[in-house]
Amino acid sequence: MRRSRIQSKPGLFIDRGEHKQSPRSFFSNLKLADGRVIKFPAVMGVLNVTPDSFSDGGRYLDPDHAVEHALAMEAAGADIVDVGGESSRPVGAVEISVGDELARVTPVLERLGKRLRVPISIDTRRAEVARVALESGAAIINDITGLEHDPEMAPLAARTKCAVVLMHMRGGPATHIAFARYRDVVREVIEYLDGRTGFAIAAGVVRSRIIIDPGLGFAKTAQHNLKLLAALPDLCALGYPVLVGASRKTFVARIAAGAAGAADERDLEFGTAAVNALAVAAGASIVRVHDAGAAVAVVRMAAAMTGRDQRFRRNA
Ligand code: PMM
Repeated sequence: MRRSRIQSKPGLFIDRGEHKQSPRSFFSNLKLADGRVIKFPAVMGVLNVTPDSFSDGGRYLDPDHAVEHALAMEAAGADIVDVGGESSRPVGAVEISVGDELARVTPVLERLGKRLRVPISIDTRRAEVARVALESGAAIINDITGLEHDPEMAPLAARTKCAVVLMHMRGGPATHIAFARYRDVVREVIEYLDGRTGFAIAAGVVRSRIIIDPGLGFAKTAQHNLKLLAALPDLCALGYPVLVGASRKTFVARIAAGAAGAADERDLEFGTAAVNALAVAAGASIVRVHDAGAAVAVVRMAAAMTGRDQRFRRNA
């Protein structure tokens, strides 16, 4: 293979030959314990059952409304629905009890279990919430603490053979923004995820069902997020499907709005779409989004252009 060497800074060479991945080296799917298959690149639609989440807080507190939204995301082509009952907004997130979290998510999970065909993931750091969700039919634990917060989480994931998203963050859901300090954010996030995947496997979590996530916006400034997005091929090189959650986050709003200041709906949607398209091109397997319909079109197009959609391979 011919290798091109690009000089990014004086004296620093990036060997493109090592980083370039062929479409064949990307993960094509993930098989769940119940036999269902999530085809990649996939769209994870967000269903926040919280009064205070950053972009959609309060909209789906009513369980019937939440179920309607989940079904609409599935109809729009979402591959996974991610149900969360605890907000992690950068400023002002309120810590809630396990009981409160369960009271929010249980009625939604019970209703969804019977009606949703696509897999449900439960966005929680608490094993008791994850256990109830898995019993109601959820197939994925999305733990923003990388299985660190609750010692019962890894054994639960191992026992149930569910899929697990391991995300990087520092501090807690309400305090992470104070911890956005790194010498080398890319190296530190990769080392952390490498360690957490090792921990999960040692605890008995099924290796082929582990997904990793750099945790955009969690203890990260806009610059940190941009560096991590630029380093997606290096994250992919860890050997696990990578999830990217940029949807409507503050750094997207700030960058997309430019000098104008306040971001409007279009800035948020198009800014999110740009991240998702480039993330898929760089190897991400899942994008986590609020507007599933928009993301499905973006992901389909990006997958076709980069040869990740079998039907549109150039030499097919
Ligand atoms: N972001 C939020 C919540 N959960 N889970 C994963 N795996 N990755 C993320 O980036 C992520 C997450 C916060 O965003 P929201 O409040 O808009 O849902």
